[in-house]
Amino acid sequence: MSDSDIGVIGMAVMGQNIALNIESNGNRVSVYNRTGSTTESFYEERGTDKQIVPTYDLESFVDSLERPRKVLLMVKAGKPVDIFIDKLIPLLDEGDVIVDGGNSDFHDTERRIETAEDEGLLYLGTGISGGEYGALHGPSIMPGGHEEAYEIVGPLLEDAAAQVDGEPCCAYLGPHSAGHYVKMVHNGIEYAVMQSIAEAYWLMAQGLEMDPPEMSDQFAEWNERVGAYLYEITADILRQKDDRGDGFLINKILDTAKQKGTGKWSVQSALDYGVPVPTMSAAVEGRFLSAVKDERGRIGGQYKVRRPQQSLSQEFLDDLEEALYISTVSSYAQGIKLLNVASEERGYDLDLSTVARIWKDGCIIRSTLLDPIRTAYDETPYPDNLIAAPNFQSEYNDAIPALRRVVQAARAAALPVPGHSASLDYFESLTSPDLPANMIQAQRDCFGAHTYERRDAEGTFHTEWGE
Ligand code: NBP
Repeated sequence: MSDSDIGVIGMAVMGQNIALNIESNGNRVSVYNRTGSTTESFYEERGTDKQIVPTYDLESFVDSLERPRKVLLMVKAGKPVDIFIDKLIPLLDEGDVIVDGGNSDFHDTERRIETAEDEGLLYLGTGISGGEYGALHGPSIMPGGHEEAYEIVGPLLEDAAAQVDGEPCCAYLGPHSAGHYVKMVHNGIEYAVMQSIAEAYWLMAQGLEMDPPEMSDQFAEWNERVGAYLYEITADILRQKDDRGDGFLINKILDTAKQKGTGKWSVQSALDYGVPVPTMSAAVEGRFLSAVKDERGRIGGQYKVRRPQQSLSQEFLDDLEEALYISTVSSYAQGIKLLNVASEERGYDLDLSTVARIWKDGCIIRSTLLDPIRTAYDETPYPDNLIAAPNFQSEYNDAIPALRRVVQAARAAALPVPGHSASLDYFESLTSPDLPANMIQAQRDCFGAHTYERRDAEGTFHTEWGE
């Protein structure tokens, strides 16, 4: 039997499907899982008629691979990745490649790249998006790390990725943790768009008292403009009947959102670089606020929240389309700005047009919006912000008045819209040559002698304020 082209460690949802995907392109794939019975049942159920080689100890797994060996880790992010790297190091040879395809924290990836380098190994930290379906049929793949490693494993990843107009949704993004950083920000954008969609749903359900199929139709119609996977699944979700009772499933699902961390990491990194990502932040905080359901019930009970019984008007729906559209664009704008700054700070040298291209299909934030976004970043110097890109100016001009009206109407109806509000404030602030930060500077100088700069003279100044 010939050696395997690649080995996949981790036979949960993602590992199984990516292994089958890679195999379907004519590759022999060795597989290994900590719990051997999972490997066995995977092989029995899905692998016997394929070039899948099940292995039950790491030595046999490594021995089964063609050199330079390519090992794809698809295990739970965090400690399991380190456990496997430690076990693989003594078994691998110089020039072999480890690819971590999980949702690893980019700081961990930086550390692991150094470890790999010390051991003469090559390493790629690779974001993979698209869930179970994408992993099998073509995900968006975001690799970063050793370029030499990409030369070895890149063709295989590119074949496995989603394809758009003959181009794979996979490209070498840059050194160090570039791949995992881009995947993290992808997820941050995902959080922000999901929050805005959830708010639009809530405004229709609560403000217009629309039923789920009506809202589904609305999302489906709006999706004709943005071709977004997240809009598409929202339309589908709103049609799903509850198979355990009457009515629609959406009304039976508890309103407490969980999170695994990548949205929070994006916001934390943005804070570190001083990059505002208010819609992303609002999305993470929105999930925190949703999680304290008991507390919300208790406090709401104390205040007997006075939600005006006023219904929102039908014209409101047209505004809502525009508002959701521009809040969605704003989510991408904030994520891409963060990537731009992080790229300079961390030496990734990201090509933002390429990032937009590989997000075009296979991933959760795929959308036809990525075409004009790609165009906006086709040439350097990049625009200051997507808001400033010539091909987005008329979009913002048209949609911002509607976003203002939607936020006002939601406020009047006492319905929280933190994502839309954040997108609006982001725009209002970025387009305001003057902001009240002069007051903040004066206060800082007043209580802490922190000094301030003047509009009318060079230098720094301090004033003995008051008496
Ligand atoms: P999980 O994230 O659920 O991880 C399960 C795998 O990790 C199994 O192979 C399990 O082995 C292994 N594992 C665990 Br848990 N603890 C371990 C330990 N201490 N030592 C060794 N192995 C251990 O799998 P997944 O959902 O397929 O995701 C894989 C990666 O891809 C993750 O990083 C995830 O964040 C990322 N990702 C997932 C999705 C998705 O839609 N699920 C999408 C995009 C990215 P066992 O069988 O022996 O317990």
